[in-house]
Amino acid sequence: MHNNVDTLFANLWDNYLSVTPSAVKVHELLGSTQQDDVINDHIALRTFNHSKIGLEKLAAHFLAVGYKECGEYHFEAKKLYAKHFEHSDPTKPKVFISELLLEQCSEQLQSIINRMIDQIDPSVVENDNFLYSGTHWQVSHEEYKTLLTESEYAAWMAAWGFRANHFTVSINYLNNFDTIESVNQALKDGGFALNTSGGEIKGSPEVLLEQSSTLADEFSVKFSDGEFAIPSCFYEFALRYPKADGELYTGFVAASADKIFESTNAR
Ligand code: OOG
Ligand code: NI
Repeated sequence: MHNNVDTLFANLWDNYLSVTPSAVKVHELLGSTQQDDVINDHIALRTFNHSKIGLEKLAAHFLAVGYKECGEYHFEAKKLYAKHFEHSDPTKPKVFISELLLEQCSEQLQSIINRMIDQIDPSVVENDNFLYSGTHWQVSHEEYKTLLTESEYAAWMAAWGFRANHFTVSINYLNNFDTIESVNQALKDGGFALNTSGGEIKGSPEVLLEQSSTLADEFSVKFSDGEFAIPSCFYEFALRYPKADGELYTGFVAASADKIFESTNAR
């Protein structure tokens, strides 16, 4: 049986929670005072622009459950390219998928990553569980550290593989919070460290989207040369503003996204 959209997100969520224990506490802080469930604005996944596992291979799983491609984004300094996808039901999370442009990276990075990708059985990419299947390769902590010096993104992918790297609370659907400032304050009062790259709040009402995020949890990974705790996944918060036609803006803001990527950097 194929995943439907709700099963797909339930599986992505369970897999995310398994390495992001703080997400439960975020729900308690923000959602416990309301009757309805917390609505997620979007999730994000990462990959490499290799033909076996590129952005389009991940996107196919969402297109199959009713998503449409809606926008593209370039991140020159980080050597990333991204697209976002939307479902006709606005309460279904939007999806942001990015890929690292390998040909722009060093020979050393490419050789580590290509050796990992060679270990993937091509048939698994089409399996229903691929988007939350984690790593399909052996990688050492030494290689992880080498990758870190060039690309935090590449290092994170090498350690964590295919999974949602964050879920995003839609502040628009929260009953007890109207501003991103009040959400951030509740998080800080609850002991969370926020990503301050580019300021605690990324974006503005003028660009129709305000975002903030926690710093990723630290979680243990079994590398081929031992077990080490490294940044796993984080939670984001988004408040969307209406366009001239009165409908909420549904896109992303590249300058803000550029900073959100850094939520998985080492503290
Ligand atoms: C995605 C970063 C961008 C947003 O909401 O702008 C993003 C990532 O960290 O993989 O999520
Ligand atoms: Ni995001």
